[in-house]
Amino acid sequence: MKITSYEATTLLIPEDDPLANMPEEAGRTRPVVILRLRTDSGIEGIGLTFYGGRMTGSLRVAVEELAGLTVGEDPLRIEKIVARLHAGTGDSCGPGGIFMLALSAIDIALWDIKGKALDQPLWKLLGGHRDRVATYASGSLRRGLSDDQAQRAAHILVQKGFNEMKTQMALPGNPTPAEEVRRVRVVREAIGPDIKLMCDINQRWRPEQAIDIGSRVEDVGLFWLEDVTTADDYAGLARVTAALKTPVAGGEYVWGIVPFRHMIEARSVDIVMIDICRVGGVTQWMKVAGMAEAFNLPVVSHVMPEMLVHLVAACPNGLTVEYMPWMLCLYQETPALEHGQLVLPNKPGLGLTFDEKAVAAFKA
Ligand code: SMN
Ligand code: MG
Repeated sequence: MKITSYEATTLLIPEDDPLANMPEEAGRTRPVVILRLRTDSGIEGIGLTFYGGRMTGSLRVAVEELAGLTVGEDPLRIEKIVARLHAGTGDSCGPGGIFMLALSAIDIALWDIKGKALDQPLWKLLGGHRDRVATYASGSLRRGLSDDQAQRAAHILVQKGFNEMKTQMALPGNPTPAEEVRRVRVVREAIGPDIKLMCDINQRWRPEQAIDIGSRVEDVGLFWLEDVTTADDYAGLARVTAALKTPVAGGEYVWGIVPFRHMIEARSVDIVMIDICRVGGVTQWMKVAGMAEAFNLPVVSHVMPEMLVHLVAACPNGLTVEYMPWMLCLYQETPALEHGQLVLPNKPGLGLTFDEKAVAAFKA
């Protein structure tokens, strides 16, 4: 089998809240690039990447330029193609930024092709550890909501059957520690003691602030505190992780596989979050998961549950899938939610087919 052609398209996806219908700001969108990688056997693989922001036009061109280098290659030889793409930029354009984001879209599409060619769902090709996986509602309980809105949204998520959900601290403005603490307490009050509650800081605290506020919320029983300070301050993160009983999660802002080594060796986090677009696609995501396993650490996914469900389910140390629903609208069908868990699909590859009407409607 050989790769014959490709097509990359920029879309503007609604950054809304289909889970609880409580968006921070109505009408906000996020640019993404979708990729279709075609082969001479008729199999087409799909990929997606984002985080280009105002440089998404450049990201789409980068995807096209790298995809051009895959034409004529055997799509089952993924490591060979990854090496070719690195070489195509003189082995000098990375390890982060637009190169990595573009490479990830291609790597995802290659794994989709491999699954379709072997007639197996991706989660089985990657290890197949479990056929159902825990998941948590994300994107609803955001920092821009009022306490009242957050409580109402939390109720809706519980009614929908979610038994895990994520909120945020580092509230807008210049909140006092007491105001920060109040937010997680009102959410906990709304959902009761048995629902797992995560809380994302998105790198907005200093380490001392994280220790201060983190200590004040120990009794809330958070399942994890996420990105409590600057993502590459491995020593600062380690200080917070050592000081708090609450587990600290991090990694979504880390590029490629090597920095994860330093993060994990420094004991910076208790839970390793791996972003598929920043790490380099499926191939590199699984390598980081293996590295974390060797350090007795669980891994969790970041966004795109419709794809990441395969990866978290595949590995023995996969903990839970972030159910961030932004991209679900792009596909005809996405993995089913049953009793707050995601059911792994049996269709080959990613098991996803673009809803062409949605793709046309979101075209930038
Ligand atoms: C997040 C960051 C950027 C895009 C989507 C989501 C957030 C999360 O940090 O973990 O959900
Ligand atoms: Mg996060």
